[in-house]
Amino acid sequence: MIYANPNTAGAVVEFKPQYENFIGGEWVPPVKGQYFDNITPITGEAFTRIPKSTPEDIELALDAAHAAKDAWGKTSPAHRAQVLNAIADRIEENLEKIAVAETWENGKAVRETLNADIPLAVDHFRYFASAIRTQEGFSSQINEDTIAYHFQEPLGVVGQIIPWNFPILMATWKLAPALAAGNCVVLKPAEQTPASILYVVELIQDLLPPGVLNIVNGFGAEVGKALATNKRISKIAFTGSTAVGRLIMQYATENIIPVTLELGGKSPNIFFPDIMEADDDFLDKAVEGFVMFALNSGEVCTCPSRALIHESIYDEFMKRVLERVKAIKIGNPLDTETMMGAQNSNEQYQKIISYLKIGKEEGAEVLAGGDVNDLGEEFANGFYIQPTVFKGTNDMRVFQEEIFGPVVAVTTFKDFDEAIKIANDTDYGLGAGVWSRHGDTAYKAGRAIQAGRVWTNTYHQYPAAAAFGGYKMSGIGRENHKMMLDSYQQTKNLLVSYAEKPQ
Ligand code: TXE
Repeated sequence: MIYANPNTAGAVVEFKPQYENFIGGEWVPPVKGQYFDNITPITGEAFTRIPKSTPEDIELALDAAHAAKDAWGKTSPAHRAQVLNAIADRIEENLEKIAVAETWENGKAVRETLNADIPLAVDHFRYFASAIRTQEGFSSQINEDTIAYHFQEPLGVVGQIIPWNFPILMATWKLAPALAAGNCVVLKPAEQTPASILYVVELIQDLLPPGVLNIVNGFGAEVGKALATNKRISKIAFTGSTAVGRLIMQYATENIIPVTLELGGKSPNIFFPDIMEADDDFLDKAVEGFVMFALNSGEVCTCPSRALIHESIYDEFMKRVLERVKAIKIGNPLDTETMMGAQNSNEQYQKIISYLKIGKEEGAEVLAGGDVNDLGEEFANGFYIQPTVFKGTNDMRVFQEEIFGPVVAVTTFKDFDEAIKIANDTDYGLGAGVWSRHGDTAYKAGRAIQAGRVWTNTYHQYPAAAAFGGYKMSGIGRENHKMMLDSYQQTKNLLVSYAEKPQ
């Protein structure tokens, strides 16, 4: 089926012509009264106006968050779990609408938002609702009369800055643990994708006390920086480019606050020779694992953008892969049959086009795609790229630099050691894939690759219970998993003497 464009006849989603910031439980116009047009990458048309906030709006949001923080921080874990579960239920009840809103905002195929992004967001809220209820403090006996009690306390007010590639899921990854741990939040969405988040906030706004969740919209250098440098936040969490991540870390040093960063990647996906001995089902699974480079139009920090294939299976395996790549159905993202939709923005589209050119100029062989995609008049102003497979060597720029598009660079290796050497020859260390039916090969490769997440005989799964984050220049700290609660809490120690006399 094809969903109607929002705000047209038969549409499941209606966006407002203009949104405001969400501060203290109210929709608040930006102090300076400025707005910018928000466009959909599907057709290139502007569909709503968004506040172009300034540092004054951040101050208002921080006022609201600080006013709310004591009461929210003192609520019981059971209460916060109830609130998070209610948010999850509300999102689930509106799943179809939210998925269409997310697709219209981001450009990704609706079958992904319906089946992955939004269900994952629901599960994530439920996971942290459960996790906070299982958290326990601990005590140490120093001696017979002296006890050290340890409590986990919220940090207070935290700042969160997110990107545009998974707007609702990235907001959820940040909000669920922060709120579960008892913090109040000021979150800045990416300027490319604010509307679907605001759409969700409208749906859930009655579930949270005023000031617990605040959303301030606008541009990074102006309002993102005003948030990240502010003395009134106790932590900054960021997902985005490595270049801005470095700035965020510098800002955090000024105020001596903890920082978590989830940054870029150039993930290797390694196919060991034994996979050709497996049955057809497994081989199909491995081919699907390769083709994951096109998931979310390639705009994923863990995109398997470097494929390393053992030289003995290269011809046979790539024959299957290229047939599968040709079968990727590219088209209207609102069509549930579409596998790959639009790139998120003109900026990102131009960046990918420039890398297609760079790859060709460096002498990489084009095995598939290599150009923009013409989907006809209706989509002439949208941002569509052909899934592209380059063959080359790991020293090329298309192997070393994050393209963030449906582009994979393929190379071969002779043996295990060479595979690991190539895999680790990168500044990044976020994700990786290993394909082998031999347990020892898979285990040793998984341990040897310098990346925070190594998928083995699978790829692009994001369960809430598995820790996610980067080695090297891909970031600091982890997201998901209950260990994430630690990133939003601080330890209070009460050291108590019960002795009646000096000791
Ligand atoms: O990222 P930015 P961009 C990579 C990807 C992409 C490239 C550029 O390679 O092509 O980065 O994307 C806010 N202080 N990733 O330019 O600028 C900004 O408003 C505070 C990988 O969109 O890092 C937005 O909300 N905030 C990544 C957020 O930072 C600032 C996902 C991300 O924007 C700021 C996105 C500043 N000085 C891009 N400058 C991933 N890890 O998944 C910008 N921002």
